[in-house]
Amino acid sequence: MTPDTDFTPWPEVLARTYREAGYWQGETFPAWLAGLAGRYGDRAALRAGDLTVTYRDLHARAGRQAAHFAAHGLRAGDRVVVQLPSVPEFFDVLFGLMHLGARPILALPAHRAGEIAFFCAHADAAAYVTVDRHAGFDHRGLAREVRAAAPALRQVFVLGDAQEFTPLTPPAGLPPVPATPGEAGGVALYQLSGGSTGTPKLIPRTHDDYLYSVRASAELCGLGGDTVYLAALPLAHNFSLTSPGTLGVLHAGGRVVLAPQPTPDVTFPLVRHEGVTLTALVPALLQVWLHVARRDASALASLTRVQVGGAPLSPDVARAVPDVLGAEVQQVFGMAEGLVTYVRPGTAPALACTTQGHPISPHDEVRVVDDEDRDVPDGQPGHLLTRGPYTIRGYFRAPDHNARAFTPDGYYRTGDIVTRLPGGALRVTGRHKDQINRGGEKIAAEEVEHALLRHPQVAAAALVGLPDPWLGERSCACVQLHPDPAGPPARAVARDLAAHLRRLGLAAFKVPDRFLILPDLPRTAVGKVDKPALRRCAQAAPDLIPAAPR
Ligand code: OOB
Repeated sequence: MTPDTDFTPWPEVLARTYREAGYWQGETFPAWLAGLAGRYGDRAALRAGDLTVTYRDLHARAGRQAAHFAAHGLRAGDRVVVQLPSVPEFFDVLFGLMHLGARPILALPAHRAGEIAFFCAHADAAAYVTVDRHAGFDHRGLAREVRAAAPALRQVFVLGDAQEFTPLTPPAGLPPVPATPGEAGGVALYQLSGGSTGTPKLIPRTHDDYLYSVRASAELCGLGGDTVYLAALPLAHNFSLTSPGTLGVLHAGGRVVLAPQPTPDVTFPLVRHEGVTLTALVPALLQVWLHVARRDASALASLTRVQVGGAPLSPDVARAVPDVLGAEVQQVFGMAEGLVTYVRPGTAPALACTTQGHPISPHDEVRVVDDEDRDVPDGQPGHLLTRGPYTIRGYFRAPDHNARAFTPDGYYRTGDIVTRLPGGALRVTGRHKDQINRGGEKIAAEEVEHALLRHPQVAAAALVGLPDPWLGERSCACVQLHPDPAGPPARAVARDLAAHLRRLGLAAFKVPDRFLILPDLPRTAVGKVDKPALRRCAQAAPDLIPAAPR
């Protein structure tokens, strides 16, 4: 029996509503994939370099990958941490695990030993799936550290040169196994929360709710067999996976093109060569695309729409998209916990560039409230609370956090400050949660602060975001040291602190961009660190110390 801290179900009365409305169709991912293979057969589903994977192949490859996993002891119900770059095997593993009834935990390529070991231990993961090397980093070394820290881990599968680990690729000729029957109301996979607390949270998504968001996203974005989608962002992220992302494109019978890197030197030739019609970018990446396309956009002729989300998009940048890229801009605001809003295609530019659109579902319930959870009128900013047919009711094994992150009647406290305009469109105007959004990559301040405090010289630490023209925000660690008149100079301390965070296995994007060493940190009347004051102080400080090169 699953302990109830693993998964918080929707109340039965709402579950029935979602089924009756046709949102939850009782279909599992393996059944969905088999359906796609039947419907679209020999059409190209994936393109990666010279490789074409048809819909029929995609299904067969999942069955073979499942057979390989089963031969190495994986079973239905096992949780498996998956960390792969943008390679076709990502889909073999995702669908292969689900074929077996096992549950992928979707880590990002940027995660390091600290995060991966935590996911493995917290989820009692049976296996970790990774790649030999990626972006100059040896993931087998990471796997060794993880195995030492998570003894329950039974298997490590490595794509490429596996060394002492199990090769990820099934042996030639291995026949597919039939799919393990599963419950559509059960957990299909785990997404990861950007979070604002000391440890990242796991987000259980069911077959019913996740597939609903995929189908509905594909439909409202008007995807079809002629959609050619460039997957430029990490495949595991909810935006590029389901909003409508690669899964939405597969649902519609379109073609997914995998970009090994998101930058124009790689992506522009791919757009030209593959006839890409649609892609999804974070604002920081969009700015790089615009910068390059201002000189030469001739490769982008096939592009009809660019989706932008994950972080605030400046209206001026949004307005430049049609002229410079020759494509419509579509803002997407969403979260791995569920709720996704889209500016509907065809919306007038004045609104399309300044709002983040409407929720997917007529049954998405959105409240905008003040600090006491009282509704505020339309047009005024407030905290965004939401519940609905694809928004979770609780994180995995986090009862204390759940009590704070959800209202008693099941609304998720998003931590975002929004304004609802007359007509229902949402505009994201700020953030209440203690998080830094570094070009779409989310950093929970508390996680970095806890890690800094583990350094023997650190007496107090606070991480704040500073405005940045490219990334939106950069992080600055404000640190108070234990008194030591003979201590090293600030610059050496900063270098040491950055090295300390890397040694703890923190992803590089979480290592502060800047350090500010202060004699003490400003406090509020109740003794908490006064972050607004610190932010002002850091912005005014002439002597922020950059971290060593990443
Ligand atoms: C997406 O998901 P997450 O889980 O990485 O991050 C969610 C948070 C939101 O709560 C909000 O703070 C921020 O990212 N955010 C935006 C935004 N889209 C996300 N802030 C301002 N404007 C936007 N358009 O980031 C995500 C998931 C699915 C679809 C799109 C994005």
